[in-house]
Amino acid sequence: MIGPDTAGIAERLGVAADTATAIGQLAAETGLDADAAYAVQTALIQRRLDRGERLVGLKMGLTSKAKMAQVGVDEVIWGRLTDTMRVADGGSIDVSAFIHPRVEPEVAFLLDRLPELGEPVGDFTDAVRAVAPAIELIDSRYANFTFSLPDVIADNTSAAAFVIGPWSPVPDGLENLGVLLEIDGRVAQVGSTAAILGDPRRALDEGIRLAGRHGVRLREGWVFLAGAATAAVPLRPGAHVRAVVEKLGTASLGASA
Ligand code: OOG
Ligand code: MG
Repeated sequence: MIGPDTAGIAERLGVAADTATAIGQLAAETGLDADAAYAVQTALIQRRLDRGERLVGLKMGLTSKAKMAQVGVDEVIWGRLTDTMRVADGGSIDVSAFIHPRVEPEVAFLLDRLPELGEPVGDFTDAVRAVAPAIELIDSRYANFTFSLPDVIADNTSAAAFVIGPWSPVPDGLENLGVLLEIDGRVAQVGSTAAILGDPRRALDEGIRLAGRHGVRLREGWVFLAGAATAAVPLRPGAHVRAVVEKLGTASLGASA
């Protein structure tokens, strides 16, 4: 049997991102299942590496019920982050480079100890060197931000840009810190780090396990985004966004027209 056209699907998703032009869903039409979709994601990322981008981390998706409910997909997923997706804390992005950008508040980790390839699933809680408030900008390449599980996996879990705030040592009570997403000084979303699989460190263990299944592991200096604690909010031109995590501080992002 001939499988899905991995390279062709990756190209369609890559062009959609490069030109900020939405496309229709493609998993059903091309017979993609979740495993085949991760192969498309690999090809999509390779396309970025081929033009000089560097991998700088991994991200989790749909680790909170709020996110699962917002997009109607109820499985935890993971994707890759490259250097050109990173925006300096307090920096700004041009919204016209995206299709229908949304922002969401996250928690980022830096690790001291890295998982070995094939290492049995462990608890990486003690390996966390530092934690930071973060903003993820997601931008599904699918029209109306509507997709199935394999669609969103293939699309690198809607990853588009991210901001990491100041790093701190792990504070007490990391499993239940208040989280706010503010747009132009007004609270747009309220949540807790508890929404992220009960403890964002659980998202780390889960990410290491899930990515490891595909032969992908965290590397020295990479960041890890644990997934949004609340639903995402559309990013309008001119908006100023802050993600505030209790005890960790703030990450901020501006949107130019
Ligand atoms: C999928 C990506 C989800 C998160 O933090 O849950 C994600 C999407 O919502 O388009 O990044
Ligand atoms: Mg996210």
